Amino acid sequence: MSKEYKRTLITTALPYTNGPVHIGHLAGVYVPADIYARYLRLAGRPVTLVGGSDEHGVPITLKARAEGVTPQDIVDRYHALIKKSFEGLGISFDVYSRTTSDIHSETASEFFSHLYENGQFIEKESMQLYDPEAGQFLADRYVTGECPHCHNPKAYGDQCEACGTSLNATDLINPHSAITGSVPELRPTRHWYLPLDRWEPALREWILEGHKEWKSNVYGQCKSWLDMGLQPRAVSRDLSWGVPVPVEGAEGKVLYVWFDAPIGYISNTKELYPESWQTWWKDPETRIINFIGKDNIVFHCIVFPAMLMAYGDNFQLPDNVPANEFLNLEGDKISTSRNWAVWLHEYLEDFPGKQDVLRYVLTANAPETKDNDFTWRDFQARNNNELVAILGNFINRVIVLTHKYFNGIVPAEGQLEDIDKAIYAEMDGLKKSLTDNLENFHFREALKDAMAFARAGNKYLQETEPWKVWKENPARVETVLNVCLQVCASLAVVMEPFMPFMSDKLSKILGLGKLSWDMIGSKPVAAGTTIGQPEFLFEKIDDATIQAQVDRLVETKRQNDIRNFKPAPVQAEISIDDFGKMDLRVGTVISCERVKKADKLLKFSINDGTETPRTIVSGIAKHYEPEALVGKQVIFVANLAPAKIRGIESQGMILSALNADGSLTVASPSTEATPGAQVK
Ligand code: B3M
Ligand code: ZN
Repeated sequence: MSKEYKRTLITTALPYTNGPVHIGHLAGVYVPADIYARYLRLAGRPVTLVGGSDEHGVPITLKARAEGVTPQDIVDRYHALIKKSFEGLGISFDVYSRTTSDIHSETASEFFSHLYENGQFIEKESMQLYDPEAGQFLADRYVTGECPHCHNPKAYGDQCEACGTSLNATDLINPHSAITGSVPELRPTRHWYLPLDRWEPALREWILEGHKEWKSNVYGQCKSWLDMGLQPRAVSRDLSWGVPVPVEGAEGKVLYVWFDAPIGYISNTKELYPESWQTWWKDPETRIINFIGKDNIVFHCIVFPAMLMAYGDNFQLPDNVPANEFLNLEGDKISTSRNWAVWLHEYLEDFPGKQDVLRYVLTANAPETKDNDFTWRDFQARNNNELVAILGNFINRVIVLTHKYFNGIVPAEGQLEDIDKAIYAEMDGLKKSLTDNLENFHFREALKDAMAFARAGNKYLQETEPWKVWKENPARVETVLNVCLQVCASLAVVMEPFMPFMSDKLSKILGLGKLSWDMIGSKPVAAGTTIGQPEFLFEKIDDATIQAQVDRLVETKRQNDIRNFKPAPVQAEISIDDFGKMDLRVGTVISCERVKKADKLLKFSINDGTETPRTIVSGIAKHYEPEALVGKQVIFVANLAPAKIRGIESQGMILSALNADGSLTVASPSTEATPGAQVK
């Protein structure tokens, strides 16, 4: 930060209300923004944390269409769910509103009109994709097709999620309507364009010269956009859901969702501070920080700033845009449509009282510089080995010992020994590093610093051994526990941004009152006061709980595999004579056993209607327990040339189907058939 600001306005990307929020959203945007806001509040610096739902745009109308309900139904449902679950996780928004509010449509309309009246748009007619069957133009996600850059066949009309390029619908190769599946035609339509090229020199100067301190992923993306050269961008769409274009003759046209959504930051601030909102947007003493995911960089660093510059009137540009990379789940990209996610509202139901654990794990593993992976095993390990074993353990021991030796009354500090002075010095150093990391949005490192207070505390307890000293030198124990209680107080403060729930419990036990950043490394716990009873701040999470979550994901994967199954292409045609050569029969399994040292093979003995049982070796051991097949009927090829498999002569082949989810079904007659009967 180059200068001292009077206040900080923190914005968080407005989630689309076409589904609930998941851990990817949390790790990328909301948890880091909340950490930063909480830190600034503790440091006594004025801050406003703005959030809200993005309720326009094609993701919403597509979802409504898929469910046969109205877009309003969809946004009402998910706005309520998202708002409630953010509260549940302790995301401390000063305002969480929505872009379907009146104040937002007024603000967005006024913004557009102001630009329109000041000649900031170009109006032009162009050919756009139109679905004659649905009777509408196909903007953005209403079309899918092949990405002209990476050739992903499922790119959207506004963006290719595979390579991240932002697209125009007309760029797509082989476009198809997402509504009817039909091939769209081109029809002329008029739209308003923001000439980004006009702002290119100003943007270059502002970002490339003025913000070299931005994260390299953010700066790099901006630079490559600017180096490619900016083009005018359409800011209206032919749709019925959205803020109507406030120009005469623009019936049936709405503001492009990426035009109205960032204005949502302004309208939400207005809703919160009807009188003073302008101070938060137009005073150069305000520092604006946008927390977003990496897919939103261009809109926050190029498009919205160009809109603000075009508006003028002293609107301030963001001072930083600490965009994160993506979080994956168990090695796979998180996806709402594939239901591959850990949903916040479900987590809160499944893990009541454990909000801090999720906040901790998402921060410890935050995708700050590269994509990262969330796994349930890591979640369990971090809870059990770090939160319980290090942090919870230290605090618990200190509180228990204070009750045991001093009836819960804080003992006075006596003469400080070197080891006592050393832990205070260590806390000073940690506070510096922690503060520095928070100021620079290095939240993973900051969390490590915060945990280092607990590690230092454990080490101090281990070395001072009050339980051994007590008999001979109780006065020394007074000092030691006083020091430990002060470390606990520091922990209540340093953990507050990361884990506000445990911090709140701990500060109540210690009777700290209102926390502040100055308390770190100082001695806010007064001798003679009585502390509360110990309570478990964290508890172990067992294997069964984790397995239940893993099982749920396995089931999701299975469902997805079934949904996405594409039958293999049919093989070359054969004649009836060809078919007639194949002798298929029913047989009953007399016995079945595993073939030694061959983990894929089962050896069958089959009653094929003749005197001598037939032996068949089949590679299905991974899918069936041999005992389960005894007595079952199977269908087999009876006239296949015998083959030696692992020294066993196999006299035929058992038929089976390989399913979408990788499981196998052995073909069997649907009712009891006579062994040896031919299948035709
Ligand atoms: N709703 C896109 C997203 O959820 C969009 C963000 C708007 S921020 C103004 O990724
Ligand atoms: Zn692509």
